[in-house]
Amino acid sequence: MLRKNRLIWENLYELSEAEVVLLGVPFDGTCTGLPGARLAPSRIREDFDLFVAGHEKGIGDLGDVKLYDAGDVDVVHGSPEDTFDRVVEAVREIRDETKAPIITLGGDHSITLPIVSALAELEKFGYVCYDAHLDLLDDFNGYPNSHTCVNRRVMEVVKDVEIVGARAGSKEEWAVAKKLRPVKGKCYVSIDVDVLSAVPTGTPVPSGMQFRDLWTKISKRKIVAADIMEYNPLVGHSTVPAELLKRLILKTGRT
Ligand SMILES: [Mn+2]
Repeated sequence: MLRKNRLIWENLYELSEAEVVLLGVPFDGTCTGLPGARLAPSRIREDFDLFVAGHEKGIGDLGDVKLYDAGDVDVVHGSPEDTFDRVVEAVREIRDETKAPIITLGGDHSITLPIVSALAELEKFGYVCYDAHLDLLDDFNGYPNSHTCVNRRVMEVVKDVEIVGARAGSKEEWAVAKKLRPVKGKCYVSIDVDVLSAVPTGTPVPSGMQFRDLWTKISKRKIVAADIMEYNPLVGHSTVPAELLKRLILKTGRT
């Protein structure tokens, strides 16, 4: 089910030895804005290799973390549900071998649901989402698995949900958001890069957060797994998603 042809580097360790596992999901079939996030997993790996690896002085050393890149899930373009099944299968395959934190590169935000669902079968954690959008719609034109509904769906599998950085949402969504409370303790961290200012994405919203402020918030979390979603290389180029990946590897590899 996993493709092995898109890796940051050749894997130096077995999956069972990994301290951090990387997984790509190149799927953007539910994006309501500009498509192109399917290209992000390979672009983030390229940027990671070209621009950010080797520049980690002062925040740790990637050489000290046993990283295993599991490649990309072989997605089904045109079918989010079949893609979700394959993502669940990929996460289970990884969890059969290791309990190491999994960092997923999307893809549109709908992909967070199958990852969180598969992990929630095995352990208890809260869910913290950094996102310009609330993504709390119950359905989008009748469709429940759109990326605009992802946090609403996650609420059905994880009890404690927190959304940080949101500045776009409908009346219905803000009513749901009012009931959410800050997550304490272990959490899954989902980063929709549109929470930030000036990172190319398919559904941009003005007045984004600065990278430094976002990282200050994330660095305080106790992270069991994470994802980086909605970077759209067709809209433009930014090394910020690769920098986020590096920091997540260093942070989760140590905890
Ligand atoms: Mn968003």
